[in-house]
Amino acid sequence: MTDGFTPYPAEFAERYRAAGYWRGETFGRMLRERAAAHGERIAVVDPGGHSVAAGERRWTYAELDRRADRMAAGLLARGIRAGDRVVVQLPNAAEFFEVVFALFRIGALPVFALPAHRYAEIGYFCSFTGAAAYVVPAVEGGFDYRELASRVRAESPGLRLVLVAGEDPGEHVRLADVPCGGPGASCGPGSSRRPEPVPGPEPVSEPVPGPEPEPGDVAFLQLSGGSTGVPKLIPRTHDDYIYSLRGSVELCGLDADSVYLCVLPAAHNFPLSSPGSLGTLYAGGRVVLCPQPSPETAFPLIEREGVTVTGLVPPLALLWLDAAERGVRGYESLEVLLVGGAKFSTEAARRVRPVLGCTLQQVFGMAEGLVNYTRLDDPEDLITTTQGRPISPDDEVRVVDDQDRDLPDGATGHLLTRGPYTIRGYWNAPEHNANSFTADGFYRTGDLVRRTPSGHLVVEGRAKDQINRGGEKVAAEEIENHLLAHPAVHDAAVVSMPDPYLGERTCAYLVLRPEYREHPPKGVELKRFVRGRGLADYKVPDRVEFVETFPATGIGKVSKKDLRAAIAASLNAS
Ligand code: AMP
Ligand code: DBH
Repeated sequence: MTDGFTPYPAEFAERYRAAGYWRGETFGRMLRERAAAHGERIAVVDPGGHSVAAGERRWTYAELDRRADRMAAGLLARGIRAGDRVVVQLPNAAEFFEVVFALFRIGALPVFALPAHRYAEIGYFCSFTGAAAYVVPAVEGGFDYRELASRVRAESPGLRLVLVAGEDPGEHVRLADVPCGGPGASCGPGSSRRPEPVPGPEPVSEPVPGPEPEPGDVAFLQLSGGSTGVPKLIPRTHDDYIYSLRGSVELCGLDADSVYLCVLPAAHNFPLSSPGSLGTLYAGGRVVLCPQPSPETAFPLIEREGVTVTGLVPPLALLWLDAAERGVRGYESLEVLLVGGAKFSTEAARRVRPVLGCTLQQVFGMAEGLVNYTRLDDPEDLITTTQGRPISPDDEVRVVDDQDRDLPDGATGHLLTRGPYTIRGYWNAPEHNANSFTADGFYRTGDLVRRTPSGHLVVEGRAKDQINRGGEKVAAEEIENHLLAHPAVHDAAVVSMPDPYLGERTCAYLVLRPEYREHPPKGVELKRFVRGRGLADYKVPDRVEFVETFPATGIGKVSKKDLRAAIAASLNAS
């Protein structure tokens, strides 16, 4: 299964194996081994309170393993095969793990969509990947995913199956009707193998037909925040991702007694792997799913479940700090708070230990690979002022100038990286790969960093055309394209503007067509227009400004630097 995948060159793969980074593990076998070693321990706690299930579920490792097998058998019976792509868009519900481990076992590739994605994103993922199936909740957060699925399905000829987690699947198939092979269950329609219900005690596991995925195979497609017109997909292998989990588990101090609270959307790379829910399962610990990130929901859950570690983006960390200072309690069992996804200010970082009584661990990672952590025993000064250093001794990090020449420590430049868990290319994107990777395989992160003598990285800015809205990445070009579809818009430039809470928000500068200049459309109308094109809400511009022309750079390109300065100055003045 190497379609669209840029393999690691053989000499690197050999080196990573020889160094013991790639150990030939797969996700399917990892879960099987944990279930064999401590099957009766709790793997996943889902408190319910979402549309997938109202009540609480507590699944042991044995149960998760069994469920993954039955789900895998049911998916096979419905025609899902090794190599098929399956877009998974679920809230933080236990079924997320049941589905993704089933897909891992079959060798089908989950495509990790976020709950916020809408028609524009999902339609693209389904058509670009030629997805065979799409997994959704029924109605969540007031949005009907079944309708979205119907619309996408009508336009994606390859999409054969829509699975709905929850009670009312509409015209689609109930996810709960898919599992088969266990007692009392039968395989769904279209099944070529329809096993009779087996009487007697439950089998420990059901065999999954077909060749098992290989450790070097692509396990799933993760999403890039991106900086281009359409999102790029990131193929990660079992071997490389599991190495990043093992490294993260060690650096974050996780073991079988750790309890990880999954606050951010489970499919995002940070809560999935840094160390995240998959790292926690790798360590044999317990994952507690948080249906909502507010302190009012999270703190009581932390208290009840004895949560020891969690990960937050900076705006949420600020919210939690403020709540704790107001006297909201329940967080006391927390030992480690990871903060990442966007730059955490030193000022806020310094509050973590005195206010929450736990160790802050900054994490600067990317779905493409490289993850940096401050170490738990780093001096407080490094913990609060840096974004950490790489997981692996074999993570190669270069800080370079505009001509790719290496810069000395302390100088700010472009971060390039290559290593045992960083991709060598986006999935099926040869043109992008030529820009995003150097000839010798370094990934151009688009981040501007400086390196301290201790080897820690400090994120100083960004060269990529992206807005980091409190950890949610917005590719300027993608939004500009949607704005350009409006009849009044002649040209569009989307830039970041400073925001005390999110760090950055988006501002769309627009040049109108002459016939619209006298009676320009209202800002809200343009926002509504963009939203109406079926875009995730966080990508709708926060502010719209009209100008007659854009400032230009020396060679005549739109100067986004000047636009950013202009909006920052006008915010300052008001
Ligand atoms: P993505 O490529 O979508 O996975 O997003 C990864 C990007 O998020 C990085 O390249 C950085 O731009 C940003 N990022 C992640 N963590 C941090 C952090 N701790 N500080 C600053 N930026 C971060
Ligand atoms: O922002 C990210 O993508 C990110 C942040 C922290 C990430 O992918 C990660 C840790 O693994």
